[in-house]
Amino acid sequence: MLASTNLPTRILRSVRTAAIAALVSGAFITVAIAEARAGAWSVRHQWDEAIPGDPDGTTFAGGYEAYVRSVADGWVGDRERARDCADFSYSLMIDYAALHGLPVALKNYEGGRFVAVRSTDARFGSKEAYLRWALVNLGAQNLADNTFKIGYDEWRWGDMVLMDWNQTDTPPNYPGRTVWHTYVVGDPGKTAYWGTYNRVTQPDGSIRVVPQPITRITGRSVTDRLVEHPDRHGLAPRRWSFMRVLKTDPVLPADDEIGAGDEDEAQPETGRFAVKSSISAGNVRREPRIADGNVVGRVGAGDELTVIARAGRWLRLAGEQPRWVHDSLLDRLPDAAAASERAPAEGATDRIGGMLGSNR
Ligand SMILES: [Ca+2]
Repeated sequence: MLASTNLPTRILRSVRTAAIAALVSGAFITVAIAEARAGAWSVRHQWDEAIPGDPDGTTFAGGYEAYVRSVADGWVGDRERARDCADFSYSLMIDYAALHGLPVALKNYEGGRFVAVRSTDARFGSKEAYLRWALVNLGAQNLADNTFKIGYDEWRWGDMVLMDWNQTDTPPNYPGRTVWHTYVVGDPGKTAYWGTYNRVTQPDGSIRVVPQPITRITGRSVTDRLVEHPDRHGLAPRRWSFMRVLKTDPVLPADDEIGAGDEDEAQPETGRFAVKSSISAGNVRREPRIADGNVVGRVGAGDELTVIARAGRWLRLAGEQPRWVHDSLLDRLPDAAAASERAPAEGATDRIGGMLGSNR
């Protein structure tokens, strides 16, 4: 074991079993070190890193869409992989992260505060262990804490629409208890996936929650619930918080197609805008055109900006100094009065209810 004494304690703990097995079997200690990993799986890539060899600069975050598209139907009706609604979302994401060696940190409300529970935590010795932790401890309310709001023009396979059914009188309603629900987005606006559970009363009177196989819904069922129902959390689809960067470069037309705006011809245009979630880094420029040396700042996915004028395709940001951003990077936000999203869900507000299935 001398060869491994320089390893960090955390890795040593998880390598111990493999090392002992290697020693017993007479194999070299290097075998054990190669199998060492801190936590549920070894981290080989990052979410915002381009998938090696991908010509479009698709990141591992961006690749999640194709993954969900390829596996979702395989879950439908599979009794061996029954999941309730939020658990389907956790299962898909954790499978994908483990497959590609991506780190996961899930925010959870523990002991009176939010903590990040990481896949790299040494207490998780396998993917199954981390998945089990997530399925037991987290529900749909926790998805609200671990996702961000996106627009319907950008939703994609693997995104979610969360329902908080008691927000409005529109059915369904569950008097006296908070009930959340999760839909996993399939083909946007056309298909979606969800799981549920049955509450089975046991002979001793206790209630056992039994997850059911995943179901696919289509057509009006999708639009009625995922697009129009007033009980949607935030009235918008949501995406995992660590999947902000879908491509490594901003999606922009070629420089010579962007064209220049004329400051002197700028027209007043006011509103709030948000940088598209697909944009990792967009330039803010001193003039409404691409020119060397006129970059004065950067914006990234989700940044909210106040606009005061437009010159061609360029929008001027509020402030004394001229700062311009190309409009292809931005989505207009609804008026403030209409956009008052509720405060983020407190994951632990209904912990006991969660155990009974209301935080699903
Ligand atoms: Ca309702």
